[in-house]
Amino acid sequence: PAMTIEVAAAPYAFDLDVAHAALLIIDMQRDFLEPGGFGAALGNDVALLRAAIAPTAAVLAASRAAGMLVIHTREGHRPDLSDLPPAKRRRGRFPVTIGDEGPMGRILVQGEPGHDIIPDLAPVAGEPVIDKPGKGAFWATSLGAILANRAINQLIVCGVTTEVCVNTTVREANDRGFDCLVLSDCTGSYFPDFHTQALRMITAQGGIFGWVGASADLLRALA
Ligand code: TIU
Repeated sequence: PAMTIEVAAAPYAFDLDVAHAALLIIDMQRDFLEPGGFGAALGNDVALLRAAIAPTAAVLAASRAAGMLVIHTREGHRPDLSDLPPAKRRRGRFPVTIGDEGPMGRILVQGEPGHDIIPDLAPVAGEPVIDKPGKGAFWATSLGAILANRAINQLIVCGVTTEVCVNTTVREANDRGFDCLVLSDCTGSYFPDFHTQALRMITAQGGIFGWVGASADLLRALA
């Protein structure tokens, strides 16, 4: 039987099996969290996401100390934009969009400064970084294969934004058989009400998509 640690969560406690769990940090990129990137180009106040940085850094440190697999994702596209659906580029009709030049380089383009993960949460050697062209981390990536190869069946999920890439990834993970614990204070949205409702959507109906907990409860369990 697996050795599990109980983590306080909603709608009920999450039984964490560290050996078969991964910390998944979604899209904590300069393009979403710093001025001048994609988030700002969409008209958003990036300050709203930055509250998630400190709690995520604490969870990252504790997960590394516990020997848990850590995986990072980045949303972005090839420099020639060949993996960017024209529909995704057109959507929103903003003056500046994916692939255009911004203050941190071309927006959401691989290899550009804005595409990189913020320094506070920089990956270290041995931590897979998944580059994803979509909102979900499983679509068109090797995430599923990496998790299968490590016999991972639980995901602790952090990142941005709660209702877009976090929610999409949690839904994808559910259909692939993963148990997901989303950390409320390690996620964030440009729309505070979306954040609240996106988390409610996960735990409603007995945990239809999984669990929501707080970083303090995970840290307590891992201590
Ligand atoms: N990572 C992610 O959520 N991508 C987005 O485009 N999110 C928005 O909220 N726009």
